[in-house]
Amino acid sequence: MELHFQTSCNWNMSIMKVLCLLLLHVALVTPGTQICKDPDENAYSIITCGAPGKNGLPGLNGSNGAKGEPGPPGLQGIAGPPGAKGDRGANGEPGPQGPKGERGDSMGPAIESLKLQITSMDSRLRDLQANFEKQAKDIARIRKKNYILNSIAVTYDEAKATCARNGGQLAVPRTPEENQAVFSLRRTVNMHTFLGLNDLQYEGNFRDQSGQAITYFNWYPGEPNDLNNNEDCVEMWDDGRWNDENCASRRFFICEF
Ligand SMILES: [Ca+2]
Ligand SMILES: [Ca+2]
Repeated sequence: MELHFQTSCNWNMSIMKVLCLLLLHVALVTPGTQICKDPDENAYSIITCGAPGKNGLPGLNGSNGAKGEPGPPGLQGIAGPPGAKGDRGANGEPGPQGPKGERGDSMGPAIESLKLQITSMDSRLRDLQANFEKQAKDIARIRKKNYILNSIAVTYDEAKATCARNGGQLAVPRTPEENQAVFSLRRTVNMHTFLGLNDLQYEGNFRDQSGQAITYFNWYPGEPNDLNNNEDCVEMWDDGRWNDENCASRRFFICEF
């Protein structure tokens, strides 16, 4: 708590001024007080000083000051890295119609015709290839066939069994080349030789020993005549041509392996 005491004197003389101050000092100034002179009035004040007061609360913020003048232009900055790619823009309006094109050529039908020809040629090529492969197999089969002449006169059944017993069969020439190969043995002996054909199952329909049809024949003119209705086996004569013969006749025979 702070107390203020003030007294005043009307000072007309210096001595009186000093005395007055002295009296005031003795009479009124006590510990905790001090004498102060009011600069505006010709008087002194006696102030009793109490304990120091506590700091007050912070004052409110003042209002914004006036806007300052613009500063000088700054230094030019360094160019930064390129920015990310922007989104694709919307499609534009369709452009004007272009001029009419030139008339096309007439190659379309020609190309189709060529395609058909190529297809036909491809089919023929496949046929030729298949035919070539078949002939190659025939040639390989001829080269692989081995023929053996048996100079023992036996019946057809005995000849057939002898060939089978040795891992082969009675020879069946299926091409002129094979017939020539068999004939090259036949002509070395003076005896007709049995071949591996017969019409035992169907008269006049000669097949091989397994019943398979045959496409190559080399009959002697007038044969097969099935003489006396009893000729169902086949033999090779001395010129390489064939004759139907009685199966019970005894002949040399040729096996193929
Ligand atoms: Ca017959
Ligand atoms: Ca005959």
